[in-house]
Amino acid sequence: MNGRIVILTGAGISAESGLGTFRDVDGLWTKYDLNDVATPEGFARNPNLVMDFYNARRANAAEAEPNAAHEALARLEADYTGEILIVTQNVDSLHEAAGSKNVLHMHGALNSALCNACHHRWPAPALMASDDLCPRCNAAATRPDVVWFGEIPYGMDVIGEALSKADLFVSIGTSGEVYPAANFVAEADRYGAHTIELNLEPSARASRFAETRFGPATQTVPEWVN
Ligand code: BV8
Repeated sequence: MNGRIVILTGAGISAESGLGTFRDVDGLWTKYDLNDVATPEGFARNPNLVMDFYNARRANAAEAEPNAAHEALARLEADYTGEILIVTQNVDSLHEAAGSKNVLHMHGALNSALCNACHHRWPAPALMASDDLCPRCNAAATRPDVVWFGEIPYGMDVIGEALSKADLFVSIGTSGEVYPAANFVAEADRYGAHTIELNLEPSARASRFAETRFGPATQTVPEWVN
């Protein structure tokens, strides 16, 4: 394997670490209305509900361990230093815990807090409250540092640049239901990259991939990496 590789990951890569996905049978969006907990409007309506939602996920994530799929990607990066970019939609830190270094959290991260007033970021406490004071401007305007629906994902310029130079685009554990991430395969393909989907089952974008392999990530990812 050679050349530049862009790897997109979603909740499915962390499923076998015990973290919930969103759209599977018992997924998060079957328990919560995403409009209440993953939009700025929902946060404005009921900040405590949103803080409870993210505090619970942060507690879950703190107990989770990286699995064989995260570890295989960390090995790949060690073998191809400088050639791998992981773009994750996940807000957990399991890629970093497995040893991956070049990780871009396009939907933000549970371990980061953001000030709605001055946009300062700081490491999130285990339990975050919306009236926590910003360490920089002292405003009581704290929010989770995650990208909600209707907000612009982080790093879109870096991602666009990486897709334009990619020789290989691999999508792991995502339903392909959320944009702009769901469009990365078409962008990579347009630039001539080979495209592979590794997922438990065909995603909404499966037909757009040159190659698809189905099964649990702890099997398909190490098989692909080795
Ligand atoms: C934006 C917050 C403008 C963090 C999340 C109409 C058409 C098209 C688009 C839109 C539209 N109306 C609105 C939009 C835009 C909207 C959107 O896409 N809506 C969808 C619902 C239609 N998108 C946005 O608003 C985005 N912003 O567009 O801004 C813009 C864009 C670019 C440039 C300038 C301006 C913002 C989207 C981010 C929203 N935030 N979450 C958090 O709480 O975590 S989204 C949420 O879904 C998560 O972030 C998650 O990462 C994301 C994707 O979910 P998946 O990771 O794919 O998880 P899912 O459960 O869906 O699937 C799991 C998969 O794993 C399944 O396929 C399953 O089979 C598989 N699996 C399960 N177990 C395993 C497995 N695979 C392998 N092994 C296993 N063991």
